[in-house]
Amino acid sequence: MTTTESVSPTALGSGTAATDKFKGERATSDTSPERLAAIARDALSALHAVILEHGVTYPEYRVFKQWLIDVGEGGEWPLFLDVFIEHAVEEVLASSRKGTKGSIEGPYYVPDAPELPAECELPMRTEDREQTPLVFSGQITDLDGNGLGGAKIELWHADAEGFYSQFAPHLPEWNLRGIIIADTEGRYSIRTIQPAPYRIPTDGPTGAFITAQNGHPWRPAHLHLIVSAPGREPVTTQLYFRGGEWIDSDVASATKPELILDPVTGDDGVNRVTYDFALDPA
Ligand code: MBD
Ligand code: FE
Repeated sequence: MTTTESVSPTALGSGTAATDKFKGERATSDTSPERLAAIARDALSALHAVILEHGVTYPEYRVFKQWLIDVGEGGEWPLFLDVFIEHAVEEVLASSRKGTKGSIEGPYYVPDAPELPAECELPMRTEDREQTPLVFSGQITDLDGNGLGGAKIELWHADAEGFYSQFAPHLPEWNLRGIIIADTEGRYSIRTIQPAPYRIPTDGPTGAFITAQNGHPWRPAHLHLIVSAPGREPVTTQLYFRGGEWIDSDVASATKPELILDPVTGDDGVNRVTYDFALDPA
């Protein structure tokens, strides 16, 4: 079996992969020039206020400049931003929605994963089969509980060592990733394995930032999902596990009480849980 002793993807490796993936999708927004000017002005003012409040010195300013350069060269902007900033943007989006709670996307989503039927198993290695199986079932509905035909779940998660495929070179391309096509009533049943908590790489500038604040680098074990259906708003979210380590101190501030699963372990050693999703109208 492959173990954490024998594989240790680096901050530079996962950061560079995340940056390259993000750049491939060239970001755009229809923000008006007036709104952009106001946001830019206020963002700078907030930073100036911190500098004045703390009496930041020239040596400190230069260390800050060096750190920003290091984050870019290490490819860690996707990691840093999604861990420390994205949750606030998600909060803005969440305030206009009624359905299943969303959470941050994070840096490790990859589009166009293999499509799988409503009852399926995620692609996994033979090593992964030795881990605790998880069967995750449920239904995708509208806000009134009516099942939605044509619904899909894009699911991606870390393996039992905390690594994501395409961001750790030892894993097959689509390991623990898939697009599940729910049945005509929006039902699905997915077999996968329990993911491990995720540790932000500590050997890069984001790790240095965490250490500087005496913080820990951990996210609780989680599943990532984008749930969608024709005519509905898609929801990007994450699901966590009751009692899981770091649930109450996620470094990315992305847990919500409504997003915690409580799987039951069967006599066969399989963890089973159901979770239903309600989608807002588009
Ligand atoms: C992750 O797995 C993740 O979900 C986020 C948000 C940041 C870093 C790693
Ligand atoms: Fe994640």
